[in-house]
Amino acid sequence: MLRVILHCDLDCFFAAVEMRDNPKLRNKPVIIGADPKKGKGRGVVSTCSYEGREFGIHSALPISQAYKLCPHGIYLRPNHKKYKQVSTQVMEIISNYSELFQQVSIDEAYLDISEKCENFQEATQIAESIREEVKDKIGVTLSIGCSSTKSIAKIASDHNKPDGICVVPPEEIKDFLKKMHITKIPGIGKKTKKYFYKEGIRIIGDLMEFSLHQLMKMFGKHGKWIWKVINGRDKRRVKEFDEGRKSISKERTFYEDTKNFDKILEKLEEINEKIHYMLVKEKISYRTITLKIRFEDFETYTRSKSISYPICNKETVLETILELYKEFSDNNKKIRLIGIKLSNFERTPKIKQATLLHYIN
Ligand code: TTP
Ligand code: MG
Repeated sequence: MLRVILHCDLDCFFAAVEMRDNPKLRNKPVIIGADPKKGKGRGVVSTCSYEGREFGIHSALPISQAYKLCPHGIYLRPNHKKYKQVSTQVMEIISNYSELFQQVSIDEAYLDISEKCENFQEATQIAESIREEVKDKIGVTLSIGCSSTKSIAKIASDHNKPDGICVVPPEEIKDFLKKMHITKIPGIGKKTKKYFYKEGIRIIGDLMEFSLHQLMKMFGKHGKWIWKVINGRDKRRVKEFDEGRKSISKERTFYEDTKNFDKILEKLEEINEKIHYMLVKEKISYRTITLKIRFEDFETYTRSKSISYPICNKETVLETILELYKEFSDNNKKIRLIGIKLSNFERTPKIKQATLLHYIN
């Protein structure tokens, strides 16, 4: 069956909202983030307009450095409440195009439109309609990637930014990817690329030389993921959080086994953050928190704690996980993998329109 997935991502989102609401800011380097205090400020850039990016400014850059690169820029503090409202409006429009909708951050969402179109030409028209509707009704632009898998759709949405659409039918995936830098693959970042460089791999085309078996031998689980992405075999579904789901878990393997507590804590915080994004959105609480830990010799343990009432609180999860971790802290072996699982779900019932009307009547 033809699979058609869109990935929609708003362009320089926070900055775009500010430019929409104040025409004087348009076409200027607008930087959203901490107060630069004439170059002495602390904190980082949240985002900046595309004009600002020409000066080398980007998300997460220290605000003091941004100020050095562009002292005449317009620096604004973020207005999260407003961005949240705009995001909700945009997501409502996007989600009207298919029931298979999954928001993954404040400004991005996947949409499975397989049932809504016969081919990629029709898919392009749907993407075009979404782009126009968001621009006309909300006044901000977005970019859309369209392909047969989530990962290629995501790479594609970044390809013709801003205000662009990029369609990659399955037979064109290899050509589309082959000259791109390996960090375009979700999961390969600044920190991990050095492991690939060591093997002489810089562009995705270099990775295409290897079989699944070879990639797994070189990079383990990551190798398998990479093979799936570059061969258009990433089968992850849109709307992973369906009603029947009983638990959520995430785990990470360290590139090098470690005993360094800061590194372990950093991973746990990262996993915890990711898990909670969806749980908070879907209004799901849990009662059981589980730590998973695997040592360098592959010996694996899980330790759980259940609470008598459902919660959804990432601070409590981190505290509990660290408490469970204490049992292993004196272990001399290095850690290979660490993970968190939350289970025993309880969903806050959504008030159905029909029930509400019934009540009013
Ligand atoms: P992104 O979609 O990563 O960035 P963007 O929308 O600003 O730019 P692009 O056109 O490249 O998509 O993130 C969405 C918003 O999230 C962004 O406008 C501000 C916020 N954000 C931060 O506050 N800090 C960060 O480090 C990042 C990456 C984003
Ligand atoms: Mg964006």
